[in-house]
Amino acid sequence: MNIVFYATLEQADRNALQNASVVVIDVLRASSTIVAALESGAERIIPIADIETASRLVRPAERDKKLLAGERKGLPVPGFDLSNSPAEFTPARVRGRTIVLTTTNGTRAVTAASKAGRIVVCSLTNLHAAAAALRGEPEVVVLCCGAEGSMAAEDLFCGGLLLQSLGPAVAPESLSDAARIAGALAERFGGNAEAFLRSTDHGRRLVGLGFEADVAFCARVGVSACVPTVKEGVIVS
Ligand code: 3SL
Repeated sequence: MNIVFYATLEQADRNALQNASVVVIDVLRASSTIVAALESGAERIIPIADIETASRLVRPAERDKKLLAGERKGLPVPGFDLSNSPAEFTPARVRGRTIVLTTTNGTRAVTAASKAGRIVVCSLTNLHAAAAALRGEPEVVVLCCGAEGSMAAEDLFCGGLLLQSLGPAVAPESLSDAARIAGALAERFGGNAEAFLRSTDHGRRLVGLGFEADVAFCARVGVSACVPTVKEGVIVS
């Protein structure tokens, strides 16, 4: 398996995403939220890049079966039903419902990869299930979302753990510097994902905003068998 590894969404060559098998990683927190929502029985998630479009997609009369969710600067969006805290997406809130989700980086990455042949959403929580779903692919594009153009260490870390989980199937000669740095992070810090997430820029920012529990939630490796994929612009399990 050849690996094309992007450390940020901005680095990604849009042509390379076309028809490829793309894994989207935004550990804090969009990927983890998507996995949690589908695991809790949400019917589908519509990823939207901006708040205005998301708000237009949910008419007041539909609010019992369609929920608006997301964040800006990590904080809940006024008037939305849910934020981007994965633990909010409980079965009681989301089962059988459609979620219209807009986040700063994660949903932008999913929409940017819309011409891919296959899109898998990966977080630490569904790491092994995502790896299992990718086995047998001749080439995988790992798209770490990063944060508004900067690298996010937690996304690289998760990408490195994903490569570890894919094991000997990965062609070592296909690994770029970014992929090898990701592998080194996984090797060095894989034994304590929560401590690592808490030490990252974004982890510290979330803790500062009062979302310490979210960081712990997102650090649970391999607890979910859910593999979110994107079909015609909609994320389903
Ligand atoms: O950028 C994103 O997609 C979010 O996951 C960022 S945050 O964790 O909600 O701040």
